[in-house]
Amino acid sequence: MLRFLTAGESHGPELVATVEGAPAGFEIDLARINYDLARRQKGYGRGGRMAIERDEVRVVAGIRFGRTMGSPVTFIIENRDFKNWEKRMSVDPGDRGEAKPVTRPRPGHADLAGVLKYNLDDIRDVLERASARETTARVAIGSFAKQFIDPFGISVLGYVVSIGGTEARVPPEMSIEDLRRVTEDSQVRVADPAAEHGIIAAIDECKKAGDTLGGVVEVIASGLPVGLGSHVQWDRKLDGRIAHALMSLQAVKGVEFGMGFGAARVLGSELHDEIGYDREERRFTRHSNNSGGTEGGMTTGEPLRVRVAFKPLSTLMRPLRSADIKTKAEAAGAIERSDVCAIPAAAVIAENAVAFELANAFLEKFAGDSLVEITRNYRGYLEQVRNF
Ligand code: EPS
Repeated sequence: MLRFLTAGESHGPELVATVEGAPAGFEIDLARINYDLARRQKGYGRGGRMAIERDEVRVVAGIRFGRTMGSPVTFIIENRDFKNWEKRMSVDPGDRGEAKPVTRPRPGHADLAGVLKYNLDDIRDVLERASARETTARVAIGSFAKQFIDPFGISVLGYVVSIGGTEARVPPEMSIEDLRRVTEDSQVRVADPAAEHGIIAAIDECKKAGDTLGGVVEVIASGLPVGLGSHVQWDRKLDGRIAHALMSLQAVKGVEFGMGFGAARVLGSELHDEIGYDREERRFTRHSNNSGGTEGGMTTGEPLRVRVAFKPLSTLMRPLRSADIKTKAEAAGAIERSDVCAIPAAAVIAENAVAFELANAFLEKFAGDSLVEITRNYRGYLEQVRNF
């Protein structure tokens, strides 16, 4: 089983991520992890912070000569901005006077519930960890995990399907590799140039108004064998685990698989994916994929398709009404540097969160301590399914 923990404040010196349970013998290309980190930094609508950072992993444990050894892997990602925050984020109690406490909670952020729960008098003690800066560590972990499933032909991709009210069409006939190329070239990670214009204009308008925009991203994964996850116990259901991973991302308000909420509005006969059999390939087939690639908490062998709704960021340049935590007087929510729209980045984050869960389920199914053992188990299972 793979598991991970992250640590680090948004303006602290570093972000840290440790992954436990990685088997031995997998080649890890750090350039690919750094490439995903760079993808997370991009996107029209991002704020000033991304001009300061150049996110890259430094490995301090678990990889030797480009390969995993079976031991825990620890990544460190530097916050370049820390040099501007050294006194305000200092560990030393003598520096307390250097930072003016943040006392006006932003509606929508973790600010208010966080200070009440942890009995803190400076909202900064909450916002630093609640910040979506933490997703840098999660992208590093997901991107690392991708390199466990990549040798088995599993591809994972996240892209944007709507920002604000503007829907971006996804050409149904497009392959995952074409989608990857097209969305990578888009400033807002969409596959629809007409919608891209509208979205960029909406982000510009929103910025002028001091407001923020949310959106929906889609993650698809191809090459999955049938039977990852399990129906036998609640916490082994793969869709449940993916939903948990996605709901735990900052600003996420909804997750749906396949037809999702739409499935509640159609007849069973219109929804369920009819089954066929390809005698030549010796495999069961589906006439549609409304399920989004899972049934009974297990992969069906069809592509996984999951959508994630992100709310607009809660730091508004024209702040909403709030109440000061010290004086209790009405006051506008605090203004922190932020993004107008982070949905293109959210697509990369969701992609890597899903990749981690898929890698975890894959390693669970084909359990082994090394690439050789896992490959043997994987091939044996495919043979078993073909001979069924
Ligand atoms: C983020 C870095 C942060 C924010 C953003 C995500 O940088 P800073 O606070 O220094 O501008 O831009 O976090 C939030 C939007 C938030 O509400 O916390 C990043 O690296 O993605």
